[in-house]
Amino acid sequence: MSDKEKNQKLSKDEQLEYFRKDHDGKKMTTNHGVRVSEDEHSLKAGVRGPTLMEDFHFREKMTHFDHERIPERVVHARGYGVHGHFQVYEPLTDLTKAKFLQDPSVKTPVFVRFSTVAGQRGSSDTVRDTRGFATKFYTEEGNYDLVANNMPVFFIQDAMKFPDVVHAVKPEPHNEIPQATAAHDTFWDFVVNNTESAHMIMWLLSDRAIPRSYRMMEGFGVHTFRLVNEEGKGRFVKFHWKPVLGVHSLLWDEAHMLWGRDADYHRKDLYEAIESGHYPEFELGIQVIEEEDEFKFDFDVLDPTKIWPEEDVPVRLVGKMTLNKNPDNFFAETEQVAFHPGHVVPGIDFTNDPLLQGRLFSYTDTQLTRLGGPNFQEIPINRPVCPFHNNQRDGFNRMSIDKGQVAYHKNSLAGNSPETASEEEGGYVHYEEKVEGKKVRARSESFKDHYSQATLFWNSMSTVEKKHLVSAFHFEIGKVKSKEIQQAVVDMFNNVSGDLAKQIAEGVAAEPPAEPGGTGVTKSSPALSQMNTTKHVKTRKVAILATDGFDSNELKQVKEALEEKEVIAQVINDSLGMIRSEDGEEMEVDTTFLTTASVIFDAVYIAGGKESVESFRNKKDAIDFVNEAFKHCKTIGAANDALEFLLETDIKETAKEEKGGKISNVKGVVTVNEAENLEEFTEEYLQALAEHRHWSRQMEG
Ligand code: HDE
Repeated sequence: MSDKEKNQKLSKDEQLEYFRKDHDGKKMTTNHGVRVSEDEHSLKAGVRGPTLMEDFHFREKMTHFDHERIPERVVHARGYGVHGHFQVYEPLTDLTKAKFLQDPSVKTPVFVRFSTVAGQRGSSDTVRDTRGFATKFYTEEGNYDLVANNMPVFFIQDAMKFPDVVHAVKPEPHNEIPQATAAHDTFWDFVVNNTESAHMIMWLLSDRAIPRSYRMMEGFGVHTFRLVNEEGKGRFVKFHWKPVLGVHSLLWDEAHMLWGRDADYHRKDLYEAIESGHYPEFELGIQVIEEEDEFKFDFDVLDPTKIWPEEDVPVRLVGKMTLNKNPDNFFAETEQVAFHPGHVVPGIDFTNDPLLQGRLFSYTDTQLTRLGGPNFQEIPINRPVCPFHNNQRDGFNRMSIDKGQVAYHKNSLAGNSPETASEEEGGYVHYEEKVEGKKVRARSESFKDHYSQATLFWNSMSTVEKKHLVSAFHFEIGKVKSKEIQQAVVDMFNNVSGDLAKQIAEGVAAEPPAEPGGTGVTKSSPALSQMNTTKHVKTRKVAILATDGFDSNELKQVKEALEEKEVIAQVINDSLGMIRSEDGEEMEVDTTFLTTASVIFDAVYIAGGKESVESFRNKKDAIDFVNEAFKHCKTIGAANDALEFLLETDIKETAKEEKGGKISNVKGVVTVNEAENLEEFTEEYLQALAEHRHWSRQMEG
């Protein structure tokens, strides 16, 4: 079979095409196909008379509307899904028999849904929270779901406690306040009484919880799974997604402002990136531990509150996922997609992680209520691309018309079909792990260390990341009303680090720990710090402040240089329409001070041109815009007469005025004076932009 044929066989897109409905240019009908002659007035006895029951069009339209909502997900309610494909780099035959991990020419279709956890479906994208990163691979052997998060550990070690942690973080039940945040009493009461959460709390209060974009965060399968090869040999595995654009975050103040300025910030970012052909890419990574090494580590490989430090167990990059299509309909695809960590294919198996085992029950169970019965696998987005046959029948919303007299196994009337498949024929055979033990409600001693890896995380943070973590504690604990809980948080995190606990106490007027604590762990893991991530300018957003009288020669040079590197540059002014340059050239305004905000962008550039600069010098909106960008540590650029404008802003202390075309870059404020050619200047500006944020501004307050 050619590569094209292989991929056609797997095409999810073709399958979905069968279900897509285009209403353009069509006549309106009822759901039963009768053409509708009028759609604005209900049928009445006289224009001012009573409405008639016989109006079947009104009844149908209203009844459908009355039932348009389904229950939102109990967690991860707010999300956004997109289509794409995955390709393995080289056959992983030595590790697994999973077919989609064998042939580099095969593009396996995927649907990925990113989400927040705690907030309702209509909550804001940029809240402090874990992000879900769930991928459905439509493989030729059935669907494989990698239902991951953007943090590699979890709050609890046993699924029994999941309803508790979720009840604690959700809005408090008596008044349904607060929305989409852990910053309240019940959550922190849970934390101090369930100290296994310590490591996850470090992640939750780190910058990882406020990603710049879904395209710029890692994904982690969290649990230890098992890869099994043709010979039946099993190995422990952890799955990772590594974003090609690197791992980047917002600042807390920025994230907070975005809740109001643009609640759809992340979904819009993803949607727009795909629409404009900047397809997000993630590499799949695996960490593998041989079964014979199971007990060689200072953590239990089955404990979901532990990472395998990448320096000890390297991540091997084995393939790439490209996300290249937005859904046609949010509800049909994003809302109705049903993920399940128990959807595995031959070659991928489970371990005894007690958190994973509980998840294996929960995901189908929750769909029964959410999607209204046991036939949700027939919804187009959930269907496998390979055929599926069994003796299950009936139930709400059954779509298939299962032919024949027989719906049981074993049978002779239908020649015993559908028949089971042997292992050689691709039948799923569970890994033959030997298990024995007494029935107990207990947890292994090897799960008891709650603090060492929290210390490892703290040790691995850069100075600025530590600063962010401490202020996140101050914010979260500052919102807690109970003094006892505030104190208990300080005492609990003294077990992680005496230094951390002391700093937490300072911000909330709690007693610092009597004795400095800690775990004695001195090791750090550079892979945990976002300071060591890859840096790119691609798809970064730059706001260009320009108005009538701008210098067109200069602005064109800058715009072209940015766009050549796939930076998205938008011109901002007071109102939409055209602006005219000094020499009469016109340029279109993309957005206005009213409809956008500094927090939507990664950087600002102030256009030169005497008249343009002069109008912005007197404009509070423009000054605030730049001051906000400066506060949020963003790259700011100005050339020649635009430097005059900087004197009106908070940057005047930072911007250094060099003469004779010499470029200055002080903490990401990039300027040049008396320069004709801006080539070197734009290069410096792009380099500063790639830095993401200029943290040195924060370190000096
Ligand atoms: Fe989930 N989780 N979870 N979870 N989870 C759900 O399933 C659950 C856990 C994750 O975009 C629910 O369809 C239990 C870890 C993602 O549709 C529910 C436990 C990880 C999504 C559920 C966990 C996740 C969910 C709610 C502890 C990272 C969104 C709606 C034992 C590895 C998927 C739904 C999407 C959703 C249960 C813990 C990731 C209730 C019981 C750990 C990304 O079934």
